[in-house]
Amino acid sequence: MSSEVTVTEHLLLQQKRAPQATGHFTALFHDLILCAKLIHRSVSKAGLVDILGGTGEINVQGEYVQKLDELSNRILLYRMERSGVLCAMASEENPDVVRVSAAFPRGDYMLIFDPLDGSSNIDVNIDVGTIFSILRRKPGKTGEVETEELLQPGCEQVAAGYFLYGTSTMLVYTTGQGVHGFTLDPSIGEFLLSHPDIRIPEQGNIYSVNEGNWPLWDARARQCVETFRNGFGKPQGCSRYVGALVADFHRTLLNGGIYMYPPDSRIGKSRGKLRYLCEASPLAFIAENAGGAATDGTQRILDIKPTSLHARVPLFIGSRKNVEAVQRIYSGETK
Ligand code: AHM
Ligand code: MG
Repeated sequence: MSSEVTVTEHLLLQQKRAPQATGHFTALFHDLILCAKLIHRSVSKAGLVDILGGTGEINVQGEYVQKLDELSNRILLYRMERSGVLCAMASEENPDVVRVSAAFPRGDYMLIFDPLDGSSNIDVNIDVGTIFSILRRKPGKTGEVETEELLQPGCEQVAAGYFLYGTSTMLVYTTGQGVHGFTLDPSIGEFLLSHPDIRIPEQGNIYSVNEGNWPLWDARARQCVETFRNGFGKPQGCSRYVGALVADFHRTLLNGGIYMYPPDSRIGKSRGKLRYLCEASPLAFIAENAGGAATDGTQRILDIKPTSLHARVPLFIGSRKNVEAVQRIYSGETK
């Protein structure tokens, strides 16, 4: 008998520790994993079938929609609406809240996702991912879900995670009790526990940022990048940038260091490129649960209350000491 632990076993074990558990959360995860397997199947065929390139559409974010973005979004919306445990969803690709139709059983969970993060990498066969955040409807709320109900600060997340479609396909998730990583064994179609209780190194010299944006940054953003470029405790810094948040974050989680998307003059002074609900908040929940940290420069990401579904924030995320260095620069403590 193999002693490998499947993701379902792992979830059931975690749920056993919660005496009030109804099984709804495990059911939600089960369907989410099925969606990820379907997306993985499509992503791994990219180049063989006609799913590369754009749809010709521009999404709510003003970005070109890739065919695989749209396909991944459709898979998630279709399957998750039928999970029986959700009342609403929000996707990077949809302008408004997607409410679960009355034709299906509903529960009190709400799911937010970026169906295919880093999708501009697809055409060149580089890693992409799906990021998700699970919220719960507040007790006493009934009827149609209002947009405001999804605008929760990250610290209220029930769970968050991502699927990384890379050299192997991985699931990394947290329910606030450690961060755990699973690798898809394609021969049996199961995610097996490969990275139990991930801890991010407390300091690292790898920095991940789009340095082409240097002319658009203010003095503080430049100072952050310079600090890490100069080594941050090591003789020199090491730069790595895939340009897909899930991939860059995953490396940062395992090897330490920092990922940065500072505000820039193109996006607006205090805003970032990355979306709070489907990117910054879930990854910050993972980072903190692995011993790391995440800030927008002045505020802990998990304390921010988003003002809209597609609100964007600056993001500095990774090893605790690296993120603290950013906070010192933004507070003016480090000149
Ligand atoms: P996407 O969700 O539309 O793919 O956009 C988000 C992506 C992140 O994955 C990545 O970290 C960032 O945008 C890269 O931006 P840039 O090309 O400006 O460096
Ligand atoms: Mg994204």
